[in-house]
Amino acid sequence: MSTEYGADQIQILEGLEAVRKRPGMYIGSTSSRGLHHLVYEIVDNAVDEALGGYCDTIDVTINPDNSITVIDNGRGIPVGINKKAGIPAVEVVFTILHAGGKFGGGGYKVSGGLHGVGASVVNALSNWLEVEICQGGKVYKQRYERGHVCYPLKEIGECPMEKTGTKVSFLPDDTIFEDTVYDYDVLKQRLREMAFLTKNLKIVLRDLRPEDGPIEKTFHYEGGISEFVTYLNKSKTPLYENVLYFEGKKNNVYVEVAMQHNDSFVESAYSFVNNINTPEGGTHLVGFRNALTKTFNDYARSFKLLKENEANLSGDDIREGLTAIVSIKIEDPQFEGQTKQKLGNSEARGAVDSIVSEQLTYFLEQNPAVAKQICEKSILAQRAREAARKARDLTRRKTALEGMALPGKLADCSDKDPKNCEIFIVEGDSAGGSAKTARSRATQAILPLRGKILNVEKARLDKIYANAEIKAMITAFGTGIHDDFDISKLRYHKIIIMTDADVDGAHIATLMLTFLYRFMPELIKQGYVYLAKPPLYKLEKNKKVWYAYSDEELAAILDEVGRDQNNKIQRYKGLGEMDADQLWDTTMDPEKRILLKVNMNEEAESEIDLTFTTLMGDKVEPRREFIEANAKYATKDI
Ligand code: TTJ
Repeated sequence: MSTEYGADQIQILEGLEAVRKRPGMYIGSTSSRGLHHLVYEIVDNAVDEALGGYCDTIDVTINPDNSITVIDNGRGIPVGINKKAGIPAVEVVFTILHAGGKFGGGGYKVSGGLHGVGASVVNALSNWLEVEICQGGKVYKQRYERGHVCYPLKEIGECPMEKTGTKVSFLPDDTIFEDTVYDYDVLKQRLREMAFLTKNLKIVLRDLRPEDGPIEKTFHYEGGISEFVTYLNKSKTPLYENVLYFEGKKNNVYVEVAMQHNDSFVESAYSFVNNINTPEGGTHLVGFRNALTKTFNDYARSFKLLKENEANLSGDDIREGLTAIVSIKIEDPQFEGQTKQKLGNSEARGAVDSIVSEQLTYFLEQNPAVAKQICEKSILAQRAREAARKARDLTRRKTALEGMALPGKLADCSDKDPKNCEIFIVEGDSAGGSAKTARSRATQAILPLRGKILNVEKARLDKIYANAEIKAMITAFGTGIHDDFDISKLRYHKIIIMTDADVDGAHIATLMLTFLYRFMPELIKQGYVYLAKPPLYKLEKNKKVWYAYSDEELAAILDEVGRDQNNKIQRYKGLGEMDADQLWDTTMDPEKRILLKVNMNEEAESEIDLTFTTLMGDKVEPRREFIEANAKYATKDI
């Protein structure tokens, strides 16, 4: 190490040691989530360069050893000496905490969100990190190990004068991260989102790990967030052809909005600040909603679609079946709320409101047919909502009077401590009967449901609240719903969906999950929802019995016991074919059963949403594929 590095370096290392001591403070966690966050931190820097208009391609590679390489064709991180620090700017970027945003001058930094801590944090948390820069006809390189400089920035070769860019490779530190294996799908989802949010930016993701050859995927959307909306509406039926797109800059806030209604009844609005998802919304989303409500009511009034004596359309009415992306870029984003995911800047509200109001008014005047379609759908929604309110008031009053009458079909458990209790939602009365006989009465409750449950993606609220199966579940769970939802009143800490192990059963399970996801998402988020896994086969031989939960398992058992005529193999077509003892042994006994816990990937909520709507929406083909891949959203819990 040269002497020039001495004094400065000591102070610098103190900064990075702090990161290694408390990694969670800088990247949220050291779980798989934090591991993936490292990639986003590095990619964000390249995206900043793209937002400035200096870079159009970013290449991300998962190497065979789970190290990551990110390459851009931007200007290259400056290699000149930084006056204040007395070392090359690139070294400042990688070794001084919070140095990330100090360069570039002007423009927005995408890395302004929850963590957005920059390249030095990634460096501190990596076994090694190497940076190579092409600039001015030369190639420069520096290597670090756990944040320590290995040698001063050096010239390692030449490149064509016009070729510029930055390449960063790093291997996450296995003494810090619980898990150091990258998930291709997780990176894929986030990088796709990044590409949608940055018009014209090409992002290539490559995975060099698979033994049967590399996988590669390119994300490049000329239409930006308009294409994002088309993508989200892919499996639904749009109400009209246009994707509405509004764009502008006000109060130093750059605003982009894309939206299109479909014929469903749910709203899917996703908001972003500096390319970071804000699942809890904030001022930008409030501005968007205000503008929609005001503009559509003004339009409906002035074109007499709403009569004088009729009430205004509510925001919910107008947003029924709306898919929208609100994406803003702002210089100094302030995040509020418990999880710091809610935008607080008040100038964002005004900016989005005025840009959307102005451009939407213009659009509606230019496209009266579309305007009329949206207004008519909203008016229908308004009527349905009124009917639903009446139905809900009725159930509310009823439960108050009767003291939370539990549904008649429910065979409740005797233990009253929710922690010990589980409820099996069982498809069909006959399986329900076996389950009631089989169960352990103290802690297991059974709620049989008849036939297919209502698809809540395709029904209006009034119909949903009137549905007997849905009412039974709501009262059995005890939590209430919507504004009344209170998770502390949950009566069972395991809600177990038990359906046949066939395609119909999977479909019913998905309908159930859709209902829970749309109406009580907290139950899924907090890990209370499970899928039971009944066996597919029973093998009897010489008075002994085996159960197999997959074809592979059956084959393995047969390998062991031998394939001969003494084998009696039964393929279970449904839960109803099992007697109570068998059902207990294979599927309900907490000691032996397999339960799959249902998870929700919060990082990519738009993806989960797509999964559910693909499944429940009108177009049918993707459904089978989803059912087959369903297990992906569930993890084994034994
Ligand atoms: C800063 O201002 C002068 C011209 O270059 C600007 C800059 O830093 N550009 C830049 C940084 N391009 N790409 C990066 C970058 C790329 C990766 C993959 C990782 C990091 C930390 C920075």
